[in-house]
Amino acid sequence: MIERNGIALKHNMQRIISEFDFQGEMISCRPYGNGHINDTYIVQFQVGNNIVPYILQRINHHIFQNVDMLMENISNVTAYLKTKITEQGGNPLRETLNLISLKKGGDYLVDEDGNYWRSYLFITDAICRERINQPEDFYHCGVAFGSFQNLLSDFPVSLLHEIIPNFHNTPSRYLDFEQAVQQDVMGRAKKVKDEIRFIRARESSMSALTGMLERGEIPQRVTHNDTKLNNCMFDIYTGKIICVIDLDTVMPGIRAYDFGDSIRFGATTGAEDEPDLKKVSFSMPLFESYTKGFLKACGLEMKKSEVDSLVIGARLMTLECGMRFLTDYLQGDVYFKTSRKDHNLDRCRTQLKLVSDMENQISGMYRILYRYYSV
Ligand code: ADP
Ligand code: GN1
Ligand code: MG
Repeated sequence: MIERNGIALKHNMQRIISEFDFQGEMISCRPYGNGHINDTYIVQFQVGNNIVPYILQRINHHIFQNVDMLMENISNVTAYLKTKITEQGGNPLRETLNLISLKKGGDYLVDEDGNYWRSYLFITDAICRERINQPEDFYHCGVAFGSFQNLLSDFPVSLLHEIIPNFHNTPSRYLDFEQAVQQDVMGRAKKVKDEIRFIRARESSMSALTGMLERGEIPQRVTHNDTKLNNCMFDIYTGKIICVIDLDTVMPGIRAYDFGDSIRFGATTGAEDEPDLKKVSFSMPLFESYTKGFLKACGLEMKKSEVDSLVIGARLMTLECGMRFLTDYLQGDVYFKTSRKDHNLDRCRTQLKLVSDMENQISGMYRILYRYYSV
């Protein structure tokens, strides 16, 4: 039965589901997960005495404007990962995403309303976490994203399309932000003068990573680019991460993007959208756990400049994300999904609070980094 609440009713789900090569009798379909971008559903099928779940996603084609290229990236990257995982004795059905084909062939559907749909095997006996319960969990997160980069270190970069140009180009994000402030289409700029001032005061640091890349001080690599805690899945039996998911933004990038984006979301005492800033502070113990795992797993053949770029990335990815949330707030909440008034503003404020905490503890962050780099 299709649930009668939520966004499921907006689409002809039965018809969409019938196009995919699922086995068995469909018994339910409901919205699922907490992503900010795509519409995600869990669809369950009765196959004999078993219930088999799948993930079905409506791809946000306003954000991902070339779905064909997006799907080609995912198909190439997951095929490559499957070979690597199999060679290493792992289970490719659980340790990476597996696309479900359409009955007529192909791995995504365009429906009559111009919406794009894809489906994945549901990774069972695993959970997504929105918050870190214990530092050990964040260590595993570091291992997972470090290993992800390591597994893809020989992936032919020329095969990858740049899905969202300038995705982590912080100076370009700053220009978008300034334009949103100037245009102020919602008349909200007056309410966020302090946040605007905070970001403008940091303009000169926006090019720290792009500058290092342009000067050849750090190498380009295949990176995930959206390394939030809830983009990986913890095995419920081992407590380790079994799979890195949300591969929409796998693109050429730098190591610091992945390291930094994980830190901004996970090394904190509060949620990304916590409205009470007293509950939000940068957590050095969590920073240490992630750093230890990431450096252990990503391979240590890094020049000093690349190691240093990780701490720069932690601060800069946090600042960039805060700036993106504020840009969206100023533009009327058109990019990130929101579920309450001022949601993007709350998100922006947590990120800026973390930036300010990190700036007070930068030398401690370097000390921790070098503790694990020198091992
Ligand atoms: P978004 O781009 O909107 O963040 P995601 O691809 O991250 O979308 O999916 C949203 C959520 O759906 C994830 O955080 C996770 O909880 C769940 N999810 C996605 N893919 C799978 C999968 N293959 N198996 C189980 N859960 C999944
Ligand atoms: C989005 O898709 P999701 O929810 O995993 C966003 C990231 C942001 C993040 C902030 C394609 O990630 O860049 O860092 O929200 N993804 C895209 O929580 O813009
Ligand atoms: Mg996601």
